Amino acid sequence: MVSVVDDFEKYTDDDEAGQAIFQTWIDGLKYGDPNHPAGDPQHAPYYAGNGTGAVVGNIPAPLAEEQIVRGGGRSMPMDYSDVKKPWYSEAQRTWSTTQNWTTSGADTLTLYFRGKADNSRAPLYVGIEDGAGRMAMMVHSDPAAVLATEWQRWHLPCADVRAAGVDVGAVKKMVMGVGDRRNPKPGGTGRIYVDDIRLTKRMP
Ligand SMILES: [Ca+2]
Repeated sequence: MVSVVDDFEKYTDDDEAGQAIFQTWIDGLKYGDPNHPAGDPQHAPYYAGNGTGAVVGNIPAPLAEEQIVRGGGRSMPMDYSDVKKPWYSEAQRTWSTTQNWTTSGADTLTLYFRGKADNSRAPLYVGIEDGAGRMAMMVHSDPAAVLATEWQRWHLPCADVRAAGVDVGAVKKMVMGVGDRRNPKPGGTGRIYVDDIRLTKRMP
């Protein structure tokens, strides 16, 4: 391992402190500022969701998953619903400053995911966007990936991101998604878990 992108260990149930998992991994739901006085929804700062069918976090708490984890004590649960437009579901993390993913010779983005046996079948994808707004979209080769009931390791070569014209030395946003993002069509629902997103060095 070269470095951790996100292992989901740092999230808590304290949304007033900005530590809730859905405050970093934005989903389809908008949410209000918990520090704003109640009763003034018109003027309360609201954070727009990304408009997709994703819902990050458990209700009720703990918001981050603590039972189904691959490493440490927490993972990211994401419900997806591709029943309504835009027919895909994604959680996105945006960094305030661009991230250099080439440090220390990293050549691969590695993550772990699993789903549930009763999930609706849908493509699983990862999107990597750079500071110039170019996005590389990588779809898992197994169309039934989201049905896996054991943790699956997924290696995403940085070379593939680069080949899509994206600057791996200036990553601004990462997306975890379920659905056919390029050619959206009505789908089903389900839940995935993501853990241990890391930069690794696989080639000698
Ligand atoms: Ca973890």
